[in-house]
Amino acid sequence: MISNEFKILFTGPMGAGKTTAITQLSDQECVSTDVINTDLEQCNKEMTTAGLDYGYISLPDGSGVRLYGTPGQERFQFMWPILATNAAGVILLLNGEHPDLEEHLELYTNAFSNNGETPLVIGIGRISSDDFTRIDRVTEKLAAKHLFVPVISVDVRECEDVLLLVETLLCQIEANEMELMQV
Ligand SMILES: Nc1nc2c(ncn2[C@@H]2O[C@H](COP(=O)(O)OP(=O)(O)O)[C@@H](O)[C@H]2O)c(=O)[nH]1
Ligand SMILES: [Mg+2]
Repeated sequence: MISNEFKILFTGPMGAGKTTAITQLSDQECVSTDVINTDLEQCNKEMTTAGLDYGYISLPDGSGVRLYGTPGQERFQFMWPILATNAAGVILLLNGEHPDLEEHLELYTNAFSNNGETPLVIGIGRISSDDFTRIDRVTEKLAAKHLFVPVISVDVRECEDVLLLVETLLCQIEANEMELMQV
């Protein structure tokens, strides 16, 4: 079984929906460090997360999940390995409409997948649920890197979609732990 309290990390480029997803899930007041966005070229939105997002879900069995979100702006990349430390798994959110979708995929999987060892789930937003071309392209790119991870079309403004990402990740984490026990 998964230990009493563990940590899930949300990552992905600016505007992918990390703050929205963590706010949806959290049952305590979220800590968000959103400030006025000065990097409008990267993403045209008013606010961006300067530090990190933090939320917490308490589970009925008394355990809890700590939710962290990486800061969006690239100059904060130095925080990535610090935030990834001790994470049970990572949810990578991508903006399916963004012209740099594949570059984002490459950058974030290189930084967070730990060559397939870290449980990972990818949520792609802003695509219609019957548009499989982008999902297929992402899955092919991942397979070429020997990464076989679930890729799900999501709208993080919908709580159910965020829960699906978390549940899928929990399955990945448990499968990983069982694999480790068999070695
Ligand atoms: N239309 C649409 N908007 C989305 C979707 N996902 C996120 N958003 C919006 O995108 C904006 C940026 O999200 P935010 O959580 O701040 O992204 P972050 O930079 O990753 O923390 C928010 O206003 C969300 O409501 C989606 O699938 N469709
Ligand atoms: Mg944010």
